[in-house]
Amino acid sequence: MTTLKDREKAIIEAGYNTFLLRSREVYIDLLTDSGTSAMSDRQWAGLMMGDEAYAGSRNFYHLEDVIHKYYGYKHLVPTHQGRGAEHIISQIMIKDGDVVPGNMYFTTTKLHQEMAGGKFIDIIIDAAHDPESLYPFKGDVDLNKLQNVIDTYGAEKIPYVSIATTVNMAGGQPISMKNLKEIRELTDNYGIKIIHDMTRVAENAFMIQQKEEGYRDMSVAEITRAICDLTDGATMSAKKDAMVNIGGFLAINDDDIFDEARNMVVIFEGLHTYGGMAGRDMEAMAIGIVESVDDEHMKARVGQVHYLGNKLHEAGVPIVKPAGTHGIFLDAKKFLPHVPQDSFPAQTLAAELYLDSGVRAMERGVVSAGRNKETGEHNYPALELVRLTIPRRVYTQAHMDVIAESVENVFVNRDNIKGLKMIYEPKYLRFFQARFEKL
Ligand code: P70
Repeated sequence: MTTLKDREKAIIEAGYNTFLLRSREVYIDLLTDSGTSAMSDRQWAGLMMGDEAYAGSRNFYHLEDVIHKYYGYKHLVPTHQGRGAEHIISQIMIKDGDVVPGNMYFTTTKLHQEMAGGKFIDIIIDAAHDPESLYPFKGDVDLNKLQNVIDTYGAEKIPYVSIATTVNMAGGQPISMKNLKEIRELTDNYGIKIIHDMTRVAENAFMIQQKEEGYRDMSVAEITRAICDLTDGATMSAKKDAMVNIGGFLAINDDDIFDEARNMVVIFEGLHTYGGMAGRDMEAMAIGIVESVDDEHMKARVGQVHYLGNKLHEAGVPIVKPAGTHGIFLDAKKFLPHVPQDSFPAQTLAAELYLDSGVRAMERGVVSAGRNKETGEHNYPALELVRLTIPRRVYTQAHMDVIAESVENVFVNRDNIKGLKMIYEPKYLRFFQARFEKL
């Protein structure tokens, strides 16, 4: 625990950017659920079974078997984490002038698509941009928007449709099976592939089980597999669902794309049977994937997130509704209506929450959205959010109570909060390293 005086010093040194705090300065760390979950006894035991042969590690073949069984994809290319896989698939599939439609952007995914010469086009339903909409599947694609992109640019300009399960930037919102089936039908008519960002696929499957008609009797594992079967390949950050500290992969059904990816991975990540991971990391991941699709685990994991969401909702704090799966997202526009978006309300709110209690959250608003590639202006997203991200199997319900109390405390004192000014801005993914000063 820290004192207010400690925290005042720390946040100034961090330039009001929670990414720049040291973890020892943090009491409850809700920056991310990425690589921060607790590994199980079995995963830790798996670390001891690491086969650190340079080539052909037995852990790689175990991982490959698990991915075949639970996700169904034909080929596996291991990478050090999700963005390693995004880099490879973007470079292989996207050409200059292509467009990539997707269910809302994700920061690293979009940047890799742009660096490969593509332009990302958001085709998510309008409800996803509205924090108050109670539609249960705000990760759904608007099929008219997709059809429009196809009609405007032509199918040959669309290397793939980029589908995330769940949609992080929308508040961890799931996509429905019905919608995914419709996307498959439409893309099949034009021979367009679907590449799946499956970072939180098991959480998405759980929401389908709970909320979509006809899936109550299917297990999370069965629904997860059914989702993957509707797509042609996937990028995975195993640091989330699969509960490892580091790791990821690209999975693909097409033999030619696999061939290219396997060739490329040796340039950027490592040999095609480890891709930047140690053997032990692959073992822990293989075990974590099996644990991630356990129904009871998912019930506890998402249940804890919803416990926090209900508390905040009952206290009248503006949050994205309905609650998603990996965290609760505060609506900074409604929380701090007097702070204009170019004074970074979400960045401000994350800093204030840290000052109040040492709880570290993450900005997901105008800072994360970066600048328009052509005009150089800030992108002003409809959603200006602070993410309270819950690591898996780490915190107790009592921690959730402390978090809720602190958010409520900041909410009561919100009128005294002023915005920020950016004083240092990196060129890429600026939210990680940008620095601010109080206005
Ligand atoms: C987070 C993390 C990572 C992520 C993701 C989705 C839906 C791909 C990735 C990349 C870490 C993060 C990343 C960028 C900005 C802030 C935080 N999300 N797709 O906290 O995977 O990190 O393994 O390269 O959520 O949400 P990786």
